[in-house]
This record gives sequence, structure tokens and C-alpha cells, in this order.
Amino acid sequence: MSIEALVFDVDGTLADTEEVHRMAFNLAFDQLGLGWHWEQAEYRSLLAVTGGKERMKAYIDSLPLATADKKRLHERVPEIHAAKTQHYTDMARRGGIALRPGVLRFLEEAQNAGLRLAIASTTTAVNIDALLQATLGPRGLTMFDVIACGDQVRAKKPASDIYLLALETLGVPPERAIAIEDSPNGLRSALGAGLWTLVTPTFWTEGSDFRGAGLVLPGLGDAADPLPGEPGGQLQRAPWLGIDELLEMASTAPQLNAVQALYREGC
Ligand code: XBP
Ligand code: MG
Repeated sequence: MSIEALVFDVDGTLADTEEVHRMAFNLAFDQLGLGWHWEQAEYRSLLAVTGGKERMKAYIDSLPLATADKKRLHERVPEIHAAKTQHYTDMARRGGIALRPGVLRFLEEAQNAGLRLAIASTTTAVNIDALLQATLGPRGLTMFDVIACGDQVRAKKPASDIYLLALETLGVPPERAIAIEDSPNGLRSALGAGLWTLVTPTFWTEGSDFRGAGLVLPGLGDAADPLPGEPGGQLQRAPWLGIDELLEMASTAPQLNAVQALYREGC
């Protein structure tokens, strides 16, 4: 069946944003005098929980505090998250985040091929707006037919709600769409909605379990940033992923098993 749409995750997929999210969390913690500070190693494990508000609640629950104190801190999470989001969008708007290599090329190729573009993300709409406008300019907000994100759904990734919402809003069945993700939570969310999924891990997710992915690559790549070890591992046409080769793979290649997924992720 022919592919009509590509559904992109945002954080880690369109741009490697989590270091800026981590800095924004720490700036908000300092601003509000919480005495918390998330180093990279701790943040990497905290990323197992999607959603900044949910992540903070999980962190609070891990602290050696009385139940009443945890409840009081839970009640402050919306305030803390609002401050964090302000810091994140400020940094994004000042150009602090770039698209990952090959993403712009890939988006333009997809548009030229007549594919519709959508987003299915856990982060907030204001974060997505700031990132897309800063990296793509005004067209960033018109390039995507659908932006499904954040609290539009009750259950965040790895639940499939956000991908199901994106597909429903697009009016496209799962077998006519491809998901592009960076994390195991995102992969499980897309697979649960029935989408063939390309995974491009980052530092924050490399080495995770990507079983079920249709293809795992270090990134999308382009002439300026060719993929290490490609072609030869999986790509036959160029040392970056072109839309034509992706569509061909999605229509023929099965999902990866565990060994393949680990091998291909390391290519
Ligand atoms: C990634 C997330 C988000 C970000 C932080 O979303 O899980 O929670 O880490 O952003 P995705 P918020 O990969 O699905 O784009 O603080 O706005 O949640
Ligand atoms: Mg992601």
C-alpha cells in the first residue's frame, strides 16, 4: 500500500533537544529555589518517563521525603513546568537548537514527493512552535498538516494515543504512514498505533531496545553529514537516507528482530 504521510517525533528526532530541556529544568529549579539539579547521567535515566511534568513527579516520588512533602511538591509541578518551558522556549528562540543533520533535506524531499507531514510529540505546543520557527522560519508552522502534542492526549508515549490522534486528524490509516522516532518509548507508541517506524537514536537513547523498528540508522544524514558506515550496512543508494529508499524499505522490509536492531543501531 502506498505511503501518504510521515509522522515525526520532535525531541531527539527533528532536533537533539534534550540537553536544552535539561538546562531549562535546572534553570527553573534554581529560579524557584528547589535545590534540585539534574546532571546528564541522572537525566538520561529520568527520560524513561515521557512528559516534563510526569518526569518531575517521578523524580519527586524518588526523593526521601514525607508523603505530605511529596504532595506539596506535586502541587507545584505545573508552576515549575511553566518556568521550565519559558527557559526552553527562550533558548530555542535565540537559536540554541539546530535541526539534526539531514532533517531539512528529508523534509523538503518528502514535500517534493507529495507526502503529507505530521508531528506526534510528548512536548508542549509552545515548545514545538518555538523550535520550528527558530529552525525553519515561518514555513515551519505550515509545513506540517497536523501537530499532535503534549496534553492533547491523556496517556503519553509509550502509549499510542498521540500517534492515533495524529493519524485520525490526518485521515490516514496506519499502513499508509511511516513514523520517525528516536527513543524506545516513541518506537513502542508508533508500533502500537500500527506504523512502520524508522528510528534515529541520539546520545540519550543509543543502545536502547529498538526491536520492532523497520530501520535503525545513526541519523538521516546528507552530503555534508554522510552516515558513518553507509552505504553498505543498509542503504544502497547513498550514504544518507533518501525518501525513495525509505518508501521502498517500508513497503518491503519486515520489522527488525532484537539482534538486527542492536547491530543496525551500532552501524
Ligand atoms: C520528549 C519528551 C518531552 C521532553 C521535555 O518528547 O518526553 O517530555 O523531554 O518536554 P518527544 P516537556 O520525544 O515525544 O517529542 O517538558 O515539554 O514535556
Ligand atoms: Mg523523542
